[in-house]
Amino acid sequence: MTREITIPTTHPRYTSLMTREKIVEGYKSGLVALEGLIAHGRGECFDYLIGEQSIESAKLATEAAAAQLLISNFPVISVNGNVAALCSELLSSLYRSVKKSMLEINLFYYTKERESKISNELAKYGVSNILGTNPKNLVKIPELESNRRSVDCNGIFRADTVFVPLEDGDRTLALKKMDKNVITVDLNPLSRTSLAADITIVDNIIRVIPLLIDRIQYHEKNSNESDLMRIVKTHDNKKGLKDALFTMNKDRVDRIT
Ligand code: PTJ
Repeated sequence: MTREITIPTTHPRYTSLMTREKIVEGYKSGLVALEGLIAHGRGECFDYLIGEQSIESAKLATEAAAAQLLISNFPVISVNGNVAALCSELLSSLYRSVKKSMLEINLFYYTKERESKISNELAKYGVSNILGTNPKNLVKIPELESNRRSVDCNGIFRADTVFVPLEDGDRTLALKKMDKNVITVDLNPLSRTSLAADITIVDNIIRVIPLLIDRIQYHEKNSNESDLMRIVKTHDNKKGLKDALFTMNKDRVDRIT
């Protein structure tokens, strides 16, 4: 049965509802795992609490992420089903903005079919050299049980910085044990990933990537290596998480008058 959905552009939560449709479409076309719909719903809940906009602490974290990506020797951007469905085109622009970067498909609920679909989706936007899809190049992250333990020996395994949006906690901890710089995007400031990463952007991935590209382009023109190092060194992840939680609580309480 097909249904027609009309969401008026004047609806106060238009963007959120359209994004929900994008995830549903992504599920129908085989990019997103069924569990990805639940993960998205959890994200929506936190997004509601931050007012569906980029809060100050997220902007600061995005600034630090831009600096970290620019000073890295080999940054790898990890792509899962939700991220591919929501922002493949934006990811291809991010990949092009960070000169030495690579994209790697890394799935929690792995199927070969979904991996191929995600790869084709990225290819639509001109990304042809995608890591993580050649079984011969896969190696295991030590001490990790989930499917995500398989990573590309030419990608995440040898990266100095890994950008892992919407990630699960076990792998973030494992990546930290491997001494990687970990950047994540997670709307839940209390997730194990948020707590373990070096830089956590508590914001919706659909808003983060355009802002991140903007900050990368800005710093490329206006900042030198020591400026970028200073931004990364002075970034306080735990403070950012506390600020995000504070915003979620205080701003919402103030709304009920
Ligand atoms: O495609 P796969 O198989 O790799 O699976 C991807 C999901 C996302 C299903 C998988 O990684 C998963 O189960 O993730 P978790 O453990 O549910 O964590 C996802 C986190 O991302 C949660 O803390 C959500 O609040 C958050 N989140 C969900 N949607 C967004 C988000 N954060 C930022 N932007 C979003 N749009």
